[in-house]
Amino acid sequence: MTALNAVTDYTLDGEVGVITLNSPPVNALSRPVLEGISLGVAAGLADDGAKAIVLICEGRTFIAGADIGGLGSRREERPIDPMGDLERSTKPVVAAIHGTALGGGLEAALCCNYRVAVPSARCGLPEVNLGLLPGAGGTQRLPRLVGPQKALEMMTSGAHIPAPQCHEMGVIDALVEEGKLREGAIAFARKVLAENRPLRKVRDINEKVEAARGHPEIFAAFRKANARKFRGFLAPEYNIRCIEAAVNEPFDQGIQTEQRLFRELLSGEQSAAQRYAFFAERQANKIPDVPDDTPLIPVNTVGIIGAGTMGGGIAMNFANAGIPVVIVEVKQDALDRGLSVIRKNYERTASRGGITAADVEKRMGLITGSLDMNALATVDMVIEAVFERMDIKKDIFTKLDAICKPGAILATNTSALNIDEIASVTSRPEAVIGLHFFSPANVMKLLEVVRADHTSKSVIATSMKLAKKIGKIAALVGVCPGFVGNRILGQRQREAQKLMFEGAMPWDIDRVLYDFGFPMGPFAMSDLAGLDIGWVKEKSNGETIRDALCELDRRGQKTGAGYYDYDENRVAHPSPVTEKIIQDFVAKSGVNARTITDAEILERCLYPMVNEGAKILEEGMAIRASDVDVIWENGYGWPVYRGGPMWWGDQVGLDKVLAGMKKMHAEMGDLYKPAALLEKMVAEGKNFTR
Ligand code: 3H9
Repeated sequence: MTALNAVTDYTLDGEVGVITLNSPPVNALSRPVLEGISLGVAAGLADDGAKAIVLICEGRTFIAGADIGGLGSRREERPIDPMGDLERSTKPVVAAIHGTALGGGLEAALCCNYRVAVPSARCGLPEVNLGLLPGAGGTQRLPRLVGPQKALEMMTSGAHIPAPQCHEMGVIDALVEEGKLREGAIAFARKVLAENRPLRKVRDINEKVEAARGHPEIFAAFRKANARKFRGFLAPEYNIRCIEAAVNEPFDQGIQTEQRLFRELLSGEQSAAQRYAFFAERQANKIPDVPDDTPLIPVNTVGIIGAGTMGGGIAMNFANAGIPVVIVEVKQDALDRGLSVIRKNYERTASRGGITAADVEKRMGLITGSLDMNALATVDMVIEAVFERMDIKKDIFTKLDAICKPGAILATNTSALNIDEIASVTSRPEAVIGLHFFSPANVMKLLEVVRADHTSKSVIATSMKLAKKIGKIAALVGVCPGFVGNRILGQRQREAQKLMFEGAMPWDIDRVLYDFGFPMGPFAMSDLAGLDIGWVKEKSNGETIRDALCELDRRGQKTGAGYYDYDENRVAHPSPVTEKIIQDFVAKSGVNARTITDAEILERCLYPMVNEGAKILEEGMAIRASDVDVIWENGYGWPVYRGGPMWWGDQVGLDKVLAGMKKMHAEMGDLYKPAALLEKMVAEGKNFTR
């Protein structure tokens, strides 16, 4: 074996030269890895004993893409062309894939003549999720292998496609036995030699792209079908344009188009925000005082208290991950209803092709119901998801303390109550933690893990790990009203309401926030959720706009009217009725309604959020500014291409945000007091996120 550089070995195995890359954690295409590929190909070509070459990786995965942290940084280095070296090789090159071949990793593999993979491997071009497009020829090579339609789907979703499916699509030439990748790849290379197969290059395969030439409707239909999903994002459109180039331009010209568009995205604000978000999510898993080697508590069974919407959704997460769950309810009919909702959810997913009918049964088989809390005696973790009332929660935790085995984690899904107070009724507050799921809990990615005063490090470490296992993105927060997400939301909600009393209409406010990139504005959201949540007819006295609307039976989308009027297709229209109600309220309050600009609406809604984020950091309720951003992107629809409130504040300029807060403070009082941390950052010329 010859070491070619710090991350690359070359060895001859029979008549096959094997290049092995080893650059943990994911063999990303750093400069040494890129150089290693070039050196490896050169070694294989120079080795008279080698008739073919295999490119393989050590560790958990094949190349998982370019080194994201290094993207966009300018270096004055000697240009190298490892992709070209692979493609120009005069001896057949076989990529041997395990783990994931992603982005630049798959692009390197597409420059090889053949690709083999173990069945557990996955391939994808996920650059779109970083606000980018594949910039190493992938946009021109993938459509040549799989055709434009599949390339559109793969590149605009960024999906990691299982190897068997890649095999069917033609991305992978052969599957080899799990655990025997090296032997399998070498055997494949020998077969290529024995059969004297030509040096097939993906760039020369033109049938599928030629077949699509002169059919712009393929792209028009794709754009139309996905317009909603892609709204606001630049990268999906740029990926589509590259595939159009693959269809309409010769290969080398297509590569130039790709390069031009790649550079444009790379230097843009969206990709910077999306790359920041990638690392922010990973950073959120790191808790400074909870080291990596903190002992974990094995969680093999979970109990959920409450079979309502929240409890059911939470249970599904665990069943999906193969962890048995017991759901405890007080009444049989509530339990039956809860279980049947879960089944219906699974069946709906199956009917859309997301899972198989067998999966439905398997998952349902992992969920059992009980009316007896003693069923929780043996579980490793309990998550309480009942009505938000302190007395009820305290009663449940007192019982859990008596029933659950020593070492079990006792979690509450509360979104509002003080977890220290809940923990205080137990003899083991170190076992108590908040797991704040977001509704619908089986869909929403975010999990706020709430650390109470006495929560043990093992319980925290286990909860963070478990979150990843069940497909959640977790951030650790402290106990304070609303925790991090809802506390910041409170600021935006308050401003939306106040703006209405100053002359802005709900649809103006919603439009500004929608155009900013939120999936919907606060008033459309209220209409969707139902204006009557928490509203009691008998007690309603027309004191608020919400009261007035509900009293007219305008209780939201479900009644065909709320803040908005809804037509038969549930399309929202500004409502003259609502407008009149608001105008009457404003007139009664003696305020002179004024014209409020879109820019003011945005600043009024968002600056206080940044300010609250600063207060949260000041109080230590979030570990770092990027955790606040992770929460807002994954739980509240903050557009990822705008990085989250703290990143956004930095982009706007913290001095500008501070000036805005000072103005609001002077005009409207202490609710708007600038956070001391914000003042400090500005004084020191610092940013939250960089
Ligand atoms: C690209 O390829 C552009 C090209 O088209 C053009 C070139 C000219 N770079 O996620 P994990 C780190 S763009 C740097 O926790 P998992 C990650 O930060 C790239 N670092 O593990 C973490 O570090 P730490 C296209 C990377 O098992 C550690 O590895 N590729 C990269 O849950 C473990 O990561 C992608 O977008 C990277 N490319 O998931 C793939 N990848 O331990 C991005 C990972 O210090 N990566 N790290 O926190 C992934 O999707 C997942 O990391 C992967 C593993 C599925 C690979």
